Amino acid sequence: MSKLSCAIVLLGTASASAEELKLWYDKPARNWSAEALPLGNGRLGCMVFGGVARERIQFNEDSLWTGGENPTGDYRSMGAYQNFGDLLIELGAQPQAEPRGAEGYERALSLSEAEHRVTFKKDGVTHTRTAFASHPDGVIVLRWTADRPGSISGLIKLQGAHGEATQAEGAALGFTGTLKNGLAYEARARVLAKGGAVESAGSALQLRGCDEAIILLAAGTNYVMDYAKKYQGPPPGERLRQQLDAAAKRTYEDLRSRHVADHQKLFGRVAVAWGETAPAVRALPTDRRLDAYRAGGADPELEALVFQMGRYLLISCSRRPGLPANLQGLWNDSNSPPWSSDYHANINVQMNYWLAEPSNLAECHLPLFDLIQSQLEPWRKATQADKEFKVASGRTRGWALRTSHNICGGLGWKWDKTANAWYCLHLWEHYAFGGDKAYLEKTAYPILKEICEFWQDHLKALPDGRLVVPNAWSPEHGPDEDGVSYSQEIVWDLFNNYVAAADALGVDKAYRDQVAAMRDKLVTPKIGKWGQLQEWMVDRDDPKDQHRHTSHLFAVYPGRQISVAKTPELAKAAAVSLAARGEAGDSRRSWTWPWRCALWARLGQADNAGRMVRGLLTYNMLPNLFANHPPFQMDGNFGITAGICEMFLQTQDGDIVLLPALPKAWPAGRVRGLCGRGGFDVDIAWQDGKLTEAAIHSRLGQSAVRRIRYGEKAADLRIPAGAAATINGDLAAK
Ligand code: FUC
Repeated sequence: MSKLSCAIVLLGTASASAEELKLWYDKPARNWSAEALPLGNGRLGCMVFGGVARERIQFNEDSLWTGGENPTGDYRSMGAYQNFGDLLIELGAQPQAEPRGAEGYERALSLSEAEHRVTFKKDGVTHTRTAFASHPDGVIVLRWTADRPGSISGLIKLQGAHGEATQAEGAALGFTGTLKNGLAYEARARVLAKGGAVESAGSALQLRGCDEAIILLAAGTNYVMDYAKKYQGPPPGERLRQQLDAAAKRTYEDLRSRHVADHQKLFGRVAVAWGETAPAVRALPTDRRLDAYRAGGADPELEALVFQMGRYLLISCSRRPGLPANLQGLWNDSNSPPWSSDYHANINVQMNYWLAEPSNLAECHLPLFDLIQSQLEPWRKATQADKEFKVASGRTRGWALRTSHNICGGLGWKWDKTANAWYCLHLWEHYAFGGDKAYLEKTAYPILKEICEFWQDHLKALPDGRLVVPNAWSPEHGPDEDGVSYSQEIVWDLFNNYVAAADALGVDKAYRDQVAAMRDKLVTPKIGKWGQLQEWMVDRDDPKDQHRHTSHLFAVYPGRQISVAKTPELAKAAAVSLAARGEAGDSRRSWTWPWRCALWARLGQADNAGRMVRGLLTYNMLPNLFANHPPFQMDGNFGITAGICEMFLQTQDGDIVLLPALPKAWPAGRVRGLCGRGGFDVDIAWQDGKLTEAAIHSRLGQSAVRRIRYGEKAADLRIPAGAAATINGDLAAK
């Protein structure tokens, strides 16, 4: 085995170890959004504070939403994602200032095992408290142990966030409620103690002198992803009871090993490393490491941790069956959260999913498609009802989106007309990466076609025959008018992907040709008077304007209409526009850095891309590594992982481009398991800023020839079915 394959193999074990991939702190969290640590099973999640005298586990379930169909489209009546409640464990009558009296305190979140762990020594007894949110068993599991029997005592409370009355019964706690929209919900906790006693104490439970306590927490609603049922099904109580009964029959070790195996199946697919952090810095708690980084220090392992944090968070909040990641993933401690913690369709929800395919988490993309499918009918209804979308034939086909939406068919705020086509890009990319034709045929293709029909009905012909999207907005910038570049580029992308989808399936030849003809008539982005890529048809871009949105650069990323290789002049203009927009725009935001990172990566400007990674960590990252809009907003976490993927691997043009944007700050490293379109997993290693080896695995069970590019070099490589083709830095097969 060569030195490098050895390095790639080693990366699989070394970098994925719990040792390295953890966040840790030497005191409990006080602040929910900045310090507490997130767990989630895709649907049910919590934020853990790690208190010694008072532990707070604030929890959420992703379907607890107010609001409904919202026919007016008024943002104020769209509803909001809700807090579910708190599980509190209090030791002693007066919780002390934390962590007074505890020695060797540490709380940690292992990204590799998806487990929270608190350890400390108090009065000569070592306490260990673990927590995880299990996808296979559907519940949150907490275990408190101590190295001296009888050391665990405390009052356990379960508090709803809407003033519910909690009932204690035996060793269980529970509350139920119904929101104004009829959504029924319930939370139940069950305590399994060894030694000592568990007694009810009013609406709480008292643990007395136990050797060990396990608490199982289940919560849910009667939400169903089905418009015909008005999005509500049977009350959740029976389901929760069954989950708790089944989990209570398993040993803790069994619950834990099922959870870790499930998590690692996804998380363990990718390993990354691009440098070693100095041991003295590595030894610091994560918050102080971030401070050192902000002060200008180097910490490549912290950057890699942030990369993996994006993947960890997506696994934790976007699994089937369940809802997709909202503005806060699924973690929310408020009943009126910022922007309702909704689905914002003019950049944010899309950015949440940019990492799903390239960072090898394709399954986590599926909840987005499930939500889209479940909303089609009310979205069609809302679109048909709006005079904006009336058509001469009288029958409006398809649907459009406003800037925001909820989970019950409700849209809110201004129409973001081409968001429908942007959602189609996600549906297409899942096929482009994974190659699943049955999915393409049944799920993606009908929606792509419907949105092509929508745009066929709504595009406006200019006197010269060219087509424009009428009266639309470049988010959230400038006037509403015809032919803004953002809209033109997204519709181009839709038509282009539709043509590819029809070709892949070999269907609808006549319509495919019609769509291809419409694509070729669309007004395309122009180069304006200062060499910029115009944001509007009118050449009015102001070189001093540093608006945070980079909507007119959609064609560079996430689109593929503009590229350095195929449209170099337009790519140059895009770089001029991007540079003028400033490092983070008019305001540094969670999501501005990642979009700029991915754009610079696509434009081949590696050091600029690297600076965006540094910028996010420096200005918009909280001590718990949550991206900060401010306030906390998770798009930045997901987006930066996606942006970094673009720095290492690009496949949007059909070729496999290795290390297209490797910054000088990352001279040596290796990545394993990144995904490319066409069903490839790619491992890459480099030294002294130069490719040394890459391995390309075909997942689709058929051998393929692909053009590999690295810098100025290019070679055609045969990739055997089910095996890897390995090449050296000169792209020669090994
Ligand atoms: C978009 C952005 C804001 C914010 C909001 C949730 O409207 O312009 O910065 O991220 O979404």
